[in-house]
Amino acid sequence: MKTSPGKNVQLAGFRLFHGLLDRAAQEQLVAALRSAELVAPFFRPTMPRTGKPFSVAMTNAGALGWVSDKDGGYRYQATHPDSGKPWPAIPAMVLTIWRQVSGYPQDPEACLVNRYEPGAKMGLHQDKDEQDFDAPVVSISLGDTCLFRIGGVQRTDPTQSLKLKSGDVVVLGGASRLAFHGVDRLYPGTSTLLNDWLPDGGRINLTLRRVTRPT
Ligand code: MD3
Ligand code: FE
Repeated sequence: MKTSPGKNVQLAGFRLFHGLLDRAAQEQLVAALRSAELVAPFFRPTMPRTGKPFSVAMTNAGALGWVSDKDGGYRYQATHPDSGKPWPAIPAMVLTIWRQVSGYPQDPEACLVNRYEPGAKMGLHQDKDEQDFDAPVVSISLGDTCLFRIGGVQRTDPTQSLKLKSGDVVVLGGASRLAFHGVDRLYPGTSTLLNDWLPDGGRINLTLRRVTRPT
């Protein structure tokens, strides 16, 4: 079964906070990310083994950042793959959002920033590169609306599609933490938020995660 966009996802631990960030908060977050980009420029990860580039460009904030390349594969590391510099701090307002919605006592270690330009997408995958699956994943969407897809813990489980809009926040906890998910497409021209930053349009997604096992 593949339901139409907008149908409510009924997966244990999945919560969508539609429009949690108002326009002013979204603009404040964009300003913080543009400062972070000066320290940690977007890079284009490549697939393990094949070296095929992702269509999504990425950067990170926090103690640990997610990176991928042909030889090293998917991993977290404390430094930018090109400059070798530490990642910038996670913006204060991002930590505030995590504390509001995650229900988790510790702050995130990783804030992956995904940049989708027109035509970019992300295939169906699980987030399994972390040592700790007890903590939820929190996602913040900015800019153009996308069509997001989420299934179950097996790749062949039925999927549901929903639109994620600028200012939406999703919490993936419990069983949904290991659900297959991906981004099928963007809807160009659906937001003006990123007009000065991405002149061709696009979407920015922040994914907040715990990485290490609690001690
Ligand atoms: C569902 N990013 O970076 S965020 C990723 O919109 C990633 O950029 C997508 O998937 C994006 O790994 C989706 C929403 C999200 C994040 C993590 C999840 C959904 C998830 C983990 C489990 C299930
Ligand atoms: Fe993911």
